[in-house]
Parts: sequence; C-alpha cells; structure tokens
Amino acid sequence: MCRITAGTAVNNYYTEKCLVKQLCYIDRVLSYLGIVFMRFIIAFFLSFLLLGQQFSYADFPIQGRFSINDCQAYTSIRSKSQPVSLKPSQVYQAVGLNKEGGDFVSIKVDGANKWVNKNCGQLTLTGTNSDNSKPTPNNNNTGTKPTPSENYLLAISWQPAFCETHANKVECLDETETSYDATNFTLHGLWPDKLSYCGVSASDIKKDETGNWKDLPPISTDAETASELSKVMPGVKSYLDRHEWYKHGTCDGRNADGYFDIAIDLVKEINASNVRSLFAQNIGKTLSLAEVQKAYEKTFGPGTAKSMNLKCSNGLATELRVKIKRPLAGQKLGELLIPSGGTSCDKVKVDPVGVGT
Ligand SMILES: [Ca+2]
Repeated sequence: MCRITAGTAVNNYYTEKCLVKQLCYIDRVLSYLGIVFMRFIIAFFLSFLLLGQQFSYADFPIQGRFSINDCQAYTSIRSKSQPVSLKPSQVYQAVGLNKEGGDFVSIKVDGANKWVNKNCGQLTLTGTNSDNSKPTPNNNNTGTKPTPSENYLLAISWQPAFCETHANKVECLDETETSYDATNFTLHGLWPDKLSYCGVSASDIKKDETGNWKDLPPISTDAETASELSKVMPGVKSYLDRHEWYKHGTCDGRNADGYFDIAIDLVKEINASNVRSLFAQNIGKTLSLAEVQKAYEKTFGPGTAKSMNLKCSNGLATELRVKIKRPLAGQKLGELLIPSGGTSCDKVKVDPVGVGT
C-alpha cells in the first residue's frame, strides 16, 4: 500500500506514492511499532539467554563439599527463584562458584544445581574440575595457602572398643592383653578445625576416601617419630597414619614429622594423666562421666573438663575428644585446653582386649 521510493528525496524528505494517503500514515505507524516490538522480543530472548548462563551455571568450576547451617538455595541468584530449604548439618556436593573467589556456591540438591550464599555454611574444596592432577589448597580462598586453623580437636581412642567392631584389622588381630593399647589411650587424630585435604591431589583424595590408604604416598618422618607413632597409633599397621596425614595433617602447616611429634606428645600426656590410670584400673568395669571428668581435672586443673568429651558406642568408651588451641611444639596439654561444646556419654564400660569380652 505504501512504498518509500529511493532516489525521490526532496530536501531530505522522501516522497511517498500512496493510493490513500491516510492509510499510508497508519501503515507507517504500524510498521514502526512492529519493528519496536520485534526488537523488544529479540532483546528479551537475548537477555534471558545471557542471564541464564550467568546465574544457572557455575562460572568457576570447583570440586568440594558444602556443609549447611540453615539456609535456602535458589535456581537464580538474582530472582531467588525456586527456593529449596537445605537440611542443616547435611553436606552437599559443591560444583562451582559464581566467579573465582565468589560469594555464591553452586551445590547439587536432589540432582539439580542450586545457588546458596557461601556464608550459609562451610565450603571445603577437594580440587578443581579444571585440573584434577594439580594440587589445590583446600580452604575458602582458592589459589592461596590455607591459614592454619586456630583450634584443633585431639581424638584419642580406647583401642579395644575400636577392635570390637574392626576385628579383622591387622592391628586388632595383633592386639593382646600385654599390648600398649590394652591399657593406654591411642592416637586417632589431631584435626585442624574446618580444613581437610590441603594441597592434596584429587587422585590421592579419592584413594583416601575409598579406604585405599595403602596406595597413598608414604609419609616422611624420622625413625624416632615413626617408631613412637607405631606405638601410640596401632592403626599404622593399616596405614591410618597416611589417612590422618593426607586428610588432616596437610592442613596443619608443618611437615609430617613435626605434626606427628606434637600429636605423639599430646597422647603421651593423656597417658600420663589420671584419666589413663582410671581407665587402666577399671578395665571391664563401668565408669561415669563424672568420674572421668574428676580424674581429668585432677591432672589438668579445675574447670578443664569442659574441653573433653567422652564418646561411646554400644555402651563402650571409644574415644576422648579434646578441644585445644593450635598446639606448638613443646606446649603442654594443660595450656591448650578450650571448651568444646560437644556431647558426652554419661556411663561407659572400659572394654578389655578381645571381641565379645
Ligand atoms: Ca573387647
């Protein structure tokens, strides 16, 4: 109906040849509106695609775990769409950050990728998707050496109770009534708070997590440390030392020799305490938490029992968990104790060597 004819411009205006001039104006307006509408549609789809890429997928791929406090996760960071409530204390697989060092973590929730604020929980990196063979520091600051934890947990075992449920472990098959661990506490681990697998390759993490501890690289300690460790940690026979080193010790900031020297000294202090003699004198008998706490405070001082939790399984005392400040070489346990806030068993039996007895 209306045609703009090139080459007929007069004074910079086009001459229009229309059959009906009024219809021509309407047609031009509709044409203009159509172009505007088409541009709007194109812009809408382009922004949808771009926003979808930015907010639905991780921009900086990672491998890790995310422990939740109490939060919701969303499909879109910006619009907080499709919120789901996360389960406190559950650990979710972390697959990305919104950018390197970003504030939002992409986690797997029932198979779907969801965004959650990093402050909602504790992110533990176990590697990066971009280069699985490259050692990666395992803290919240990707690419930087982890800052040593301020606080640690010292886990010491009553080995006969462990052997009740792990009878086929070499260290349990070898255990007799005259073994060191029949009447002494043993080292389970010395764990820096909130960190694990620092600078450990993804392949070694996999070996560790699947219990293939024997294939982890041997740890480097001097002969004296190795000898003492095999005494206070019977699990060395099952390569527990390698598991503890790669999962926890690598985040200590010291080498394996220095790290285990400190752990050994702390266990020796427990075994020189009234708690050890209380246990040794009550093998096969039941102790109350109050009795254990009293013995603990007799050695370490009034009020220190708050640093210790007595753990049990099927009524048997399994572990003492002791909350401490980051220990330095030569520091005494009594200087390091801090309140733990954990839970304890009220009554425990001190298990003798031998399964079922
Ligand atoms: Ca037993």
